[in-house]
Amino acid sequence: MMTVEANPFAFHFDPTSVALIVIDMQCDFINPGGFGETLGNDVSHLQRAVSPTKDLLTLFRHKGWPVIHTRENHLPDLSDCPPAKRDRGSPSLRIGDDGPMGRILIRGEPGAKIVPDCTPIEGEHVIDKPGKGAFYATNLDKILSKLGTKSLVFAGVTTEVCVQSTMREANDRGFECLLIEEATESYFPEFKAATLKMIQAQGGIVGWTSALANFQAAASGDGT
Ligand code: C5J
Repeated sequence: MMTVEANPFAFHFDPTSVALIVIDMQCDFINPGGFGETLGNDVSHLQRAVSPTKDLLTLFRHKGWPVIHTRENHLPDLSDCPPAKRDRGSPSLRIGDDGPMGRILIRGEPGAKIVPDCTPIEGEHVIDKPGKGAFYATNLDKILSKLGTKSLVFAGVTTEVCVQSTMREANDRGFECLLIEEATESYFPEFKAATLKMIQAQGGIVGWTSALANFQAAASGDGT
């Protein structure tokens, strides 16, 4: 077992049953001109998560531990996009409209791709999901069961939406979940801070959070 100094207390994991799940590190959320910006968000906040997520990817690849990437997107005919999602609010462009990075949040368009620093490599799983949680309408459950995963390390964006939704879904399914604090960001710094507290509260009601350095130390065998 490996031990990570974490909040609210130490996180233990077996290196033979750990996987990294990187949530929605897509141009549509992180770069100007995509879905995130159409909703009125300042996307520059999310850039901070890119380099720490890249560091985590490097570590997992070096160790040969499994990596799963998710992408929130919809089919070109929008048959998997509930009208309630597309029609809500007054975004500058709606899902499926033409934008500077192609059609907003549509599978295969440049905006739906993962940012270059976090691009999946051969052998890594890539899950396209129509919802915020990665278990809804996907085969994530099956992939994790096939891998024999028990502990999930989380990175990605945005902290309080797709990351937290997926972490809650995973927690309900019995996975031990650790969110790496620097490898996740929100358009709203106060929402990120609140989400980290929510996860840790009540004895880790959703799971654990830890600094990247603590996870790296544990993985390199220097953890306590
Ligand atoms: C959002 C996500 N924020 N990936 N999606 O709509 O968090």
